[in-house]
Amino acid sequence: MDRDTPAGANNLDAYWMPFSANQAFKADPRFLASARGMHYTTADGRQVLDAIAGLWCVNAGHCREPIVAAIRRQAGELDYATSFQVAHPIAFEMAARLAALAPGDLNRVFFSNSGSEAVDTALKIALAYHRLRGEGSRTRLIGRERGYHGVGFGGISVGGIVNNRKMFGTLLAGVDHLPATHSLEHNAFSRGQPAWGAHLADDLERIVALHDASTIAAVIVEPMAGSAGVLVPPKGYLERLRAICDRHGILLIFDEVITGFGRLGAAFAAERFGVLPDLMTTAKGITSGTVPMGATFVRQHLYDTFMAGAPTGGIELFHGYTYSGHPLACAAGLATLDLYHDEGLFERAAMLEPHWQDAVHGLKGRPHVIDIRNLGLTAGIEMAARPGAPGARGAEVFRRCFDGGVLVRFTGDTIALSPSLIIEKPQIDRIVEMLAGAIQATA
Ligand code: PXG
Repeated sequence: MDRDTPAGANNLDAYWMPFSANQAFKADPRFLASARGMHYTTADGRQVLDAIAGLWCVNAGHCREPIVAAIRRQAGELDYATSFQVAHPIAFEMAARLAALAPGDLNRVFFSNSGSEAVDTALKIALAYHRLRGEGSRTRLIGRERGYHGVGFGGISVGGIVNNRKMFGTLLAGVDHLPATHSLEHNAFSRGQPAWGAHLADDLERIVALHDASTIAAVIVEPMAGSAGVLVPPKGYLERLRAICDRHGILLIFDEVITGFGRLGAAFAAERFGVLPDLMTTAKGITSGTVPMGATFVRQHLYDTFMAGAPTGGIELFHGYTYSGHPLACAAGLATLDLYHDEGLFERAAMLEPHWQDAVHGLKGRPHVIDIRNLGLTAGIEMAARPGAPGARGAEVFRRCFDGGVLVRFTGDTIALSPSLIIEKPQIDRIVEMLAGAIQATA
C-alpha cells in the first residue's frame, strides 16, 4: 500500500472513478482528505490551494460554517420528503429566493440533482412547450461544437466534445451544432471578451435556412464555455444569437451550470451580458457544491403555457426526480445564497477581476503558451500540444502544480482556473507563480 493511502482506501479496485484515468490514478493515487476555505488538506497532511473551487462549484469556499450548520440542522429535522403531490416548505422558499435572484422573468424553477439533469429538464420543457402551443413540428435542437452540457443522452447530443459522444451510438436524432467561437488566429490573448467572432452566431441562420424554423425547438449554449477550456463569447455574439432566436420563434437556453452564482462577477452570465434566455440551467454553485442540486429556470409565459395546457386537476409536466427539491439541498442552497449576499461575493468576484486578469496574462511569453483567456474569476491558459502527445503538457503541469500545493484543472493542454470567490489577491499571485514555474519546467 502507498504510504499516502488513508484508512478506508486500502482497496482501490471497486471504485470506477468518473472522467479519470483509473489505472494511472490507482498506480499513483492522490487523496484529498479535508478542506477549509481556499484549501484542501491531502491525506498525507499537505495543504493544497484550490484554484478550481472544487470543480467550478465551491463558490463560497470550502466547509463554510453557516452552510455546514444548515445541512446538519436540516438532516435532523426533515431528512427527506417526496415532492410528488406533497411538498415541504423549504423547497418553495428556495425556489422563491432563486426566482428573485434571476434576471427578467426567469421566475419559475424546476429542481433536479445535477447540471446534466437540469439540461435534460430544459430540453424536455422546450420540446413540450412547442407541442402544447400546437407547434409540435419544432423538435430539432441546436447545440454548439465544444459545448459541454453534462453527460445525459440529451446533454451529450447537444454537446460538442468528441470524446464524450463518440462511444455512445447515434444519440438524439435531429441535432445540429453551431461552430465553436474560439479562434487562436483572431483572438489569442484577448482580455475578457474578444472583439472578433460575433458573426459566428449567424450560422444559426444557415441552419434555419436548411431545416426551416418550424422544425427547430431550441438553441442551447454555455454563455461562456467552461469545460472546453474557458471559451469567452465574442462581443455581440450572444446578443446576435438572441435576436436570431427571436426572429424565428426558437427558444434560447443558457447553460449556466458554471457561469451561474457569481463566477462572472454577477449572479448569472445572463445578467452580466444583458441577454435574457428563455430557459437557464444551473447547478454547482447553487449550493456551493455541498449537496447535489440542479435547477432549471424558465420564463413565466413558458410555465403558464404548461398550466393552461393540462386538464383540470391533471399533472402538467410528466417529469421529475425522486430527489427534486431535496430538503438537504434546499437548506444548503438557502444558506449558500445568504452567504453570497452577506459577504457580497458576486461583487467581490467583479472587484477581483482586473487583478485576476493582469495576473493570469502575466503568463504570456512562458514556453509553449499560445493563448490566455479570462472572464470573471475564470481563466484558460492554453499550451501547444507536444508533438504526438496531445494532453501530455497539460497533465504534467497539473501534476507539478499539485505536488507544489496548488490544484488546477487541465483539459487537453489547456489549464483551467476558477477559484472560489473568497480568494485573496496573494492567493491569486501564488497560483500564477506556481503555474509559471510548472509551465517553465515542462518542456
Ligand atoms: N453544463 C455545464 C455547462 C457544465 O459545466 C454540466 C452541465 C453537467 O453538470 P453535472 O452536475 O451533471 O456534472 C456541467 C458540468 C471540467 C468539468 O473539468 C466540468 C463539469 C463537469 C465535470 C468536469 O471542466 N461541468
